[in-house]
Amino acid sequence: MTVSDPANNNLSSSDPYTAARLALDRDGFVVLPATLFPSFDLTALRAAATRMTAAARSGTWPYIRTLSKQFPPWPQDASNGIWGVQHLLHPSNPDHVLFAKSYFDAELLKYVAALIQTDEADLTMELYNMLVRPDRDFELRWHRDDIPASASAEEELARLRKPGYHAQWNLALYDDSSLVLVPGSHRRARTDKERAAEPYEPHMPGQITVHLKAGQVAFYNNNILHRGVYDSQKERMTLHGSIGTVAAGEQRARNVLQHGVGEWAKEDDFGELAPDMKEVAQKMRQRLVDLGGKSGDVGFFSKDE
Ligand SMILES: O=C(O)CCC(=O)C(=O)O
Repeated sequence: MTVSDPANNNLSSSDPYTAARLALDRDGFVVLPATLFPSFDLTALRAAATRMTAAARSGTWPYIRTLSKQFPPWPQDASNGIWGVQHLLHPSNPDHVLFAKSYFDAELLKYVAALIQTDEADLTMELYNMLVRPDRDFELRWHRDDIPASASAEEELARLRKPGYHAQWNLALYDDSSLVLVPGSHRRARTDKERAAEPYEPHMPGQITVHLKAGQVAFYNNNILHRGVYDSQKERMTLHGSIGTVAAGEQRARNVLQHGVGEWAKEDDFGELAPDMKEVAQKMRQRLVDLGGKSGDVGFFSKDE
């Protein structure tokens, strides 16, 4: 079977897992069709996402991404508006089991393991957040998630050549065209034009917008040159997840633990999941707890931005 999709189709091989990995390695992103994930219950997920977003906007749910800050830590004050809801798997979220079913979905985990070329037994729980319509139009500057803009070309290349040790994805609950990226830029240092570009340059050479239909999943390399461009008039509820592997070191630990997940992960026993999924979830959660134990205080990528 060849996996195909009208938007951003970049899949070529006949084995869907290999096709996805090749596309991700080559282009830095890959869009997977909703038909691959029949167990995602979009209606139930939308209802839960709507409840969470309402709680976040009203200040009841304290884990939020606030305007106009791009990177963690975010203040727990929703009065200037939000663009994200954090910690969908937190045990105090009444809908955390429903979100957990999509995060630990067996087919999704197979893709993750194939994309990062690791054994499923080594997968590590990381982040599950949601990106939402901001309360006013808002944009993120061009960035790589874990390489500062101040890095030299040599520093960029040295980091980009190291394995990422995780997979990151956007699962759109509504059609979503917010993610803009430069295909292939995860394999090279920035060009002179990219370096000199304005932080919010609207027309970066070679940029594309990733168009997701509801139910589609875009995996992308988080060190690809990318940004978010958000329309406050268009509903957005996009589940934003990442899963890692035990091979990851302190660098990845900072990227994950700076979001505060280490503080509550131990409390979540995923007791309400079906037995097979519960076992997988508990083991993945334990690997995250172990990573936190080894890493100590990891600090933030870019505390003041
Ligand atoms: O909104 C998006 O899909 C991209 C978010 C992003 O770039 C980030 O969180 O660093």
